[in-house]
Amino acid sequence: MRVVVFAAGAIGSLLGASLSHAGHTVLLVGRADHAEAIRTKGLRITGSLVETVELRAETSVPADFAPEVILLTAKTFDLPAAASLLGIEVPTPIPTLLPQNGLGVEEPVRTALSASGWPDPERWVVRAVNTLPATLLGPGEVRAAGQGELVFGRARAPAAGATRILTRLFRTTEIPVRAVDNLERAVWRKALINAAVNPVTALHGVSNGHLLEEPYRTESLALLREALATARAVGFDFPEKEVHAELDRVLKATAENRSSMLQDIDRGRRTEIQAISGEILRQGTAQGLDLPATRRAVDAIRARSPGGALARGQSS
Ligand code: KPL
Repeated sequence: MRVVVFAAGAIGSLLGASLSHAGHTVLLVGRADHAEAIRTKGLRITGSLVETVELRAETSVPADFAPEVILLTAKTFDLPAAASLLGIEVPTPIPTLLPQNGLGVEEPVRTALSASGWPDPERWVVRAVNTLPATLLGPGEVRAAGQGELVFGRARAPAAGATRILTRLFRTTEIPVRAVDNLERAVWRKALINAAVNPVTALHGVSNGHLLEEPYRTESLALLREALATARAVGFDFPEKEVHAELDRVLKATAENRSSMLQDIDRGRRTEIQAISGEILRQGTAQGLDLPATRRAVDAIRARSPGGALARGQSS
C-alpha cells in the first residue's frame, strides 16, 4: 500500500520503516531537517534494531503521491493543526491512524479534518495504542528503545472499514498487533502507565528504569493511584495489582528509554502533559476527586515547558 506518515518524528519514522520493510511504499512527511537528513543519508535506526532504511521524505505530500492510508503521528498538542493541514494536502478521505499517548485524542482531529473538507471523518479516523518506545536522536536518527505492540479496537461502525485496512496493514509487518473489544479501556490502561511514568522521569531527568527504585517509586505510585481512582470514577475499573504489575513490566522493558515527556523537556519543547495528566485531572476533578499529586505534576511540568511557543511542526 502507499502510506504517508504525516508529522513523522520518532514513532512515525519507526512505523514507516517497518512498513517499508514489509514492502509498502512509504512517504515520511516531517520537519525540514529530518526530511533532508533521510533524503541524503537514509533513516538511521539504532538500539534494539540497527540499520539504515532508504525512505522517501518530504515536508509536505507531493501531488504525485496518492496515499491509500495515513499515519498521523503529530504530538497531541499539535494534532488539530496537523490534521487541518493534512485535510488540505490529502483532500480525499482515507484511513488515518492515531497512535498517540493520552486521552481525548480523536475528537479534535475529526473536527479539524471536517473543517478542512473531509466528509464523515468518523469513518476514517482510527485510534490505536502504541507501546513501541522510540527516541528521536537527531534529524534522520531514531533509537528503537525496546519491545512493544500496536493495539487496535475490533472493527466497528462507523470506522469498521478503515480499522480493518489499518489492522491488516500492520499485520504484514514484524510489529506485534493485537485487536481488543474495548479500545477505550486499552487507551486508559496506557494513560495510567504514562501518568505514572512520564512526569516523574521528565521532572527528575531519569530514564524509565529508575522508577523501579526510590525516591522515584513513591512519587510514581502516588500518580498511579490517582489515575486509577479517576479511571474507576469514569467507568474503567482496573485491578490495582494488575496495573502495578503492568507498570513494573513496562519499566523493565523500557528501562533504558527516556520517556517521550523527558525527551520533550530535554529538547526544550512542549510536552503531552495536558493529554495525559491534565486530562486525568480534568476528568477526576469533574467526578469530585481530589488529585494533589497529579495537580502538582501538571503544574511542575507546565512550569518547565515553553508554553505553546513551539506549537507547530512537532511530531512523535
Ligand atoms: O509511552 C511511553 C512514553 O515514553 O511516552 C512509555 C511507555 C513510558 C515508554 O517510555
